[in-house]
Amino acid sequence: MKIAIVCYPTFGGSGVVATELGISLSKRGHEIHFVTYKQPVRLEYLSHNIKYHEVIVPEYPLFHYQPYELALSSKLVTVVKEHQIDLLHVHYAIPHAYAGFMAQQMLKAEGIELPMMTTLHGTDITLVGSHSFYKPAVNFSINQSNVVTSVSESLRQDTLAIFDINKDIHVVPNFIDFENLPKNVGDCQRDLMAEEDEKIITHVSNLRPVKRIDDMIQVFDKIQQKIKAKLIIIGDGPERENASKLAHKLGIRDRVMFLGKSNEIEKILCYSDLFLLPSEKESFGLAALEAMAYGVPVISTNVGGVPEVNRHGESGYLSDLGDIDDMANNAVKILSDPEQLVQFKMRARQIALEFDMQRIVPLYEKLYQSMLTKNS
Ligand code: GMT
Repeated sequence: MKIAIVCYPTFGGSGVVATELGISLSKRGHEIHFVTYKQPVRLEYLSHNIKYHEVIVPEYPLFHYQPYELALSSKLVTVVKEHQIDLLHVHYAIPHAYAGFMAQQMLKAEGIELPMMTTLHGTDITLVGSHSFYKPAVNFSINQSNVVTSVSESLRQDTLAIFDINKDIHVVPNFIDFENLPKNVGDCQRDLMAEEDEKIITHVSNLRPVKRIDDMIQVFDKIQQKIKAKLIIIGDGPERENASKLAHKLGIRDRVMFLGKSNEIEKILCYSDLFLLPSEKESFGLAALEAMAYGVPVISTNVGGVPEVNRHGESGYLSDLGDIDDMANNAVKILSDPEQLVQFKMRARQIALEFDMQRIVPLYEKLYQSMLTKNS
């Protein structure tokens, strides 16, 4: 199949999933065309069956806001015609489903059918999309999509509760490419980061308010009062400054490392003992799944789709939002008992294997096939 994928090319989870999906589909013989404003960060190479088409939005002084949706839908029409694309898969409803719908309509006027799948990722539904500024357009474009998927059952339920949806939403969970995980975890350079008797606790996100970074610093503060530990934060975003100030105020700034954005998360996860995810909302929690794939237990909130990934008492523990004491107690429970830590690490990896790319990507392929059959 020839598939056009639209996504955010940045470090956010939806862009990562879209990119990994495209790469995997290309390895399975499909021709993939990424259409977005920048080459996706995880797309390190292009090949004969992975192409990238840049959406350019020229600055024009009359426009206060540059019309990205217009440029994207025009680019889609061009790419679809030039490369005889079979179907369009947009990740994150805003504004991609809307632009995709416009492209479909323009192509239809020329007698070309382009079925569209929309994958809902989370904040496009629970935070941004539900805002009255966008809601009618988001509701409309979800309903106009030929197939709609969500990354968790929880997000499916939220979408049905928030919007007026008149079609099925298929749950296709996010995944991990186990085949390409660096095999030799023994190469981990743990000693560069921490002392032998020190536990390494990790967090990866775009440090937005929804990730509750302050809660995380407080949880870590409580942990390090009982266990010698270091907190490594990967990613960058608006909460970084506040988090740094809070760590300073609590007198633990020297135990908290901010490493910024990274494409080599695995180098840190491979020697991490625990992963913290105290988010306020999380439709899935891809970062937690990535940690579990490296055998890192997760201490998280029980919000959204996180319980579908992190299993209480098995791969880690779940706490109510904002329950800093409970998260800290659970972390100490795991970290202070070496035998238990090993058990949790093993179980975390086992559960992550349920989300192996080899099991999940065929689910998308099956849905693509159904879209083409319906269209023929
Ligand atoms: O929340 C983020 O970090 C980014 C955001 C995105 O769309 O890039 O993540 C959402 O999609 C991810 C991939 O499906 C999910 O793993 C995240 O849970 C989800 N974030 C939220 O729901 C807050």
